[in-house]
Amino acid sequence: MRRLLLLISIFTFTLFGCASKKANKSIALFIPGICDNSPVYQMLRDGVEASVNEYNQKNDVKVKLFVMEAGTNQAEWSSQLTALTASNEYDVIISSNPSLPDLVIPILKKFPKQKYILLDASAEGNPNIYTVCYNQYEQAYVTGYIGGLFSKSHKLALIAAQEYPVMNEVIAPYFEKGAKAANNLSSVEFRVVGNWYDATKGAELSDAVIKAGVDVILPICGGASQGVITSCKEKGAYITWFDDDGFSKAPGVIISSSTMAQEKMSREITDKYLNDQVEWGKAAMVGIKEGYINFVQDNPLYISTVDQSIRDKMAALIEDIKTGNVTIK
Ligand code: RBF
Repeated sequence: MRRLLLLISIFTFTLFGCASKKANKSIALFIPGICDNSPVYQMLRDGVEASVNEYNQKNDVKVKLFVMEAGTNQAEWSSQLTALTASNEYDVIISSNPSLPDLVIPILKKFPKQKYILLDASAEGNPNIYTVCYNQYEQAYVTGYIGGLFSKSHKLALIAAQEYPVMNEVIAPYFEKGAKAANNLSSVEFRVVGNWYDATKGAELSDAVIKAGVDVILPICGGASQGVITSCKEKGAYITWFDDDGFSKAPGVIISSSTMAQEKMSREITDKYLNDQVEWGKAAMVGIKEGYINFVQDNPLYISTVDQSIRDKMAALIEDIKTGNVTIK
């Protein structure tokens, strides 16, 4: 009798255990850095949270969301991700940046059940990973194009936080390509801060290139961009902004914003996950045509800062990319 009771209780526990595990989905959001001053991460967080909140309002069985800001010490990310995975608490781990596939693929060898959704990254064919990357060939090219049209000295600069394959092989070369297509006299200086937070270093690098004649700068350096903004304001140079709509950060100084729809994408992919619709193993790429890269043209600060003749050329370029008349990559 005792044995029978024990068997029944084990059976019931197993049944309930499985049922509750299945019904209560839990998500970990791993921010590889900090949200503050990094629009890609803030948009990621906003999108995932919006999806989970909406789901929880509509459903009795609630989804659990744990957000982990991993901080700026990249050497710790792998062990932090391993610990998150090993906890076995989360059905999926969502994150964003191009370095993540190389971090999670070795972890999967030990923990082959974990699922990962990685945005702003690319890895095809692994049944545990789904990736979406934005067409940064287009994003960088249109940014360079307006920089090339706008610059009076024909000297531009890209101030990057660090070097990484997408920076070296996509963003920097296509920013330069765009600038040269707009005006073949254009040249681009490349400078590296060394981290994603040092605004003082950002300002120093910016001051130095402006002194050498640069009048348009693209900062891709997280919190260090704040220093570039201060420098450009003081020295009368201009900024092409990347990732979100940055016009209000420095009216009259920011001449463009080439955005990625990371909030929309992260909301949509979390919705898909919660409805069991993720196409695991796939690597998507989305750009201007698909509506996930946008060159902001309707912000009044764009209209008041940039001459009509340049805005007309930009409108024509964006339209050509949309219709397929022009292919960047
Ligand atoms: N972008 C940010 O805005 N903030 C960051 O802290 C940040 N950290 C990154 C760390 C690594 C290792 C890599 C490869 C990229 C990082 N990015 C960061 C860049 C981001 O993925 C993207 O390339 C840029 O935001 C341009 O769209």
